[in-house]
Amino acid sequence: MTTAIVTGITGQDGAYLAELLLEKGYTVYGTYRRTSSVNFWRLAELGIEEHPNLKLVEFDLTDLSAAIRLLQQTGAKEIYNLAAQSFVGVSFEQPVTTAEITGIGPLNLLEAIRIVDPTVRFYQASTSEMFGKVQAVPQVESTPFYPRSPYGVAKLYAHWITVNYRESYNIFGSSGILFNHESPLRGREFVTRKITDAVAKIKLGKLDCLALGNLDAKRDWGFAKEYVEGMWRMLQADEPDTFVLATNRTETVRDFVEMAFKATGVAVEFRGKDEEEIAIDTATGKTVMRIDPRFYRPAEVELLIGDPAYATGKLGWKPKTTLEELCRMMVEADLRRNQAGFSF
Ligand code: NDP
Ligand code: GDR
Repeated sequence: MTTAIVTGITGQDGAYLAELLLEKGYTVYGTYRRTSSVNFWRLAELGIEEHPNLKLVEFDLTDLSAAIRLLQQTGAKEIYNLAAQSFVGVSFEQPVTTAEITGIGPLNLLEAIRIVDPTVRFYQASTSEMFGKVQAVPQVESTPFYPRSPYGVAKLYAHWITVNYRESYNIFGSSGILFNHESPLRGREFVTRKITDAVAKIKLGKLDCLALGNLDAKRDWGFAKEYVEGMWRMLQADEPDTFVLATNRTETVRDFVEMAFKATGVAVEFRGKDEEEIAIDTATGKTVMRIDPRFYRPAEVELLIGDPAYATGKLGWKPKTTLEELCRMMVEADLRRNQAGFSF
């Protein structure tokens, strides 16, 4: 039975990955931060919070000595580093914290591997945000990076330090450059879940209007549950490497708004431009979406679209769920939750 550490167990990907590893018979040490009110709602939704092979341990990614002890005490053979300050918007407000957690945090784990057991396999959660102001379309493993946020810059450091430990110390460190992946377990600060939650509330008469920032940003959105399977495959490969996981389809935030309303049977029409743009419910004439410039970012990533052909060839990984199916799944989950008074 393999033992794995999953950092960031309270997050979207941590929950899905823990579920997958438990199904495969792993013992999983899931790490969470000590806070005044730790939240395991995702693990509870997946029904794995009480699983006998899931051990929840306190750990902060910024603490090297804790990383060393974590490895010594668990004897883990695989580490999936999913922990990060992962919200791009916040990284502009908290650039130093973001650098410490998202950039240097993975280095603590790599150092722990180097010191305690260099045979441990390491997955680093890299991101399409590293492409930022994109230099080629679609983006692949060899596309030059040009990050556009403190988050993207921090992730780029973590990506290269993973490559560097692979080349310097022969550590099995793989980096997954994952494009946006969403699910009903997505945090509500991210745009897809913010939209599906608001659309559900509007449908149920609990909210009048959704406020958003840049509607023109284009993203390559896939289903998170499929992406964590790709992470696992990366650590089962013969060699450590860097892989893009994406769907090779891109849509605007505006498209996603339209799709989410459509999933509740509401047709919307967009009127106006820039900060004046609104969406109208064509049946009632009510404004159901408006722009709030507070959600604009100091620098934006305008267009992301990734080609996962390398991962398909080497790992047999392919996305399956369409964006329409994903959006519907999220809207339906948020309708159920809002009806039940759920608040995460
Ligand atoms: P989430 O924001 O849902 O989860 C992030 C996790 O990191 C949470 O469990 C959080 O804990 C934990 N964390 C934050 N700071 C620390 C710290 N100092 N020490 C220990 N744990 C910490 O992210 P996702 O699940 O969506 O993403 C997983 C990873 O993949 C992240 O690294 C993200 O940057 C990256 N990524 C995500 C993509 C996506 O589209 N989802 C795409 C590409 C990369 P807490 O609950 O206490 O805040
Ligand atoms: P992103 O995701 O920045 O791509 O990072 P997010 O959903 O936050 O933004 C996507 C795009 O939507 C635009 N947008 C808004 N975003 C938010 N959050 N709220 C709004 O109101 C809003 N209005 C418009 C944004 O400007 C942006 O262009 C996610 C995170 O999961 C990262 O951790 C991960 O690395 C990348 O995806 C890949």
